[in-house]
Amino acid sequence: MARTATVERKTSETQITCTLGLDTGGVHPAQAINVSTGIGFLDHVSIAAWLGFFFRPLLTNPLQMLTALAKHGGMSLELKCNGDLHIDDHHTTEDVGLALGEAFKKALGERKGIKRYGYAYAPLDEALSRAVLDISSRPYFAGELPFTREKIGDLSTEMIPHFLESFAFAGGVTLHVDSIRGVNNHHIAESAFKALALAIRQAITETGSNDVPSTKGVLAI
Ligand SMILES: [Mn+2]
Repeated sequence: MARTATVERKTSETQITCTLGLDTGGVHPAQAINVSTGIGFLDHVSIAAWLGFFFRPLLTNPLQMLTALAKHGGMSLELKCNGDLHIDDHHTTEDVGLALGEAFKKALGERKGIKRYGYAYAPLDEALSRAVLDISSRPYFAGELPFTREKIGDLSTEMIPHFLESFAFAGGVTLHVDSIRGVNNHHIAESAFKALALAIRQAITETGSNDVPSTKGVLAI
């Protein structure tokens, strides 16, 4: 059975619909990724928006990182967010992390018959990142991502650990994401998300048993 979940999250700051498929099959016979965080031309038709449209491959924003996360995690993700970007990128990025975490938690269900632990390294040129994940129901995030720039494209670098923390807490997972080395901030960010994607894929892999991978006999809370 394909593991999928849909979450709707609406506040005065953001309106989000998120459908996450952990497996190929069921409603996702092939991997489908369609992410729109309201950044760039997707929100308003303006000069900046058009520039964002034409130069999109050069920008790093939540959209691009989420696409990488889903792609390398072997997941399907349909996510739409209309957020208060006229203020800044904070609520949009944080709330997308929360919605994604909620969808992840819901899609996992009882947390039976999965590997539970996942870890991965991902390089991008000079940058190397490591992600370690425990699908534990013990929400925690720790990480060292020493960015030297305030922004990468439309995204504030301080929002990257905030996004990861939001995902970990809403998803009920313990997550450590560290930059082992790296100079280029775009490379550091992208390798971190790719490492997370690979760690997720490993941790959610089904073992074929119906066992709860915990001596406590329960992982879902
Ligand atoms: Mn916040």
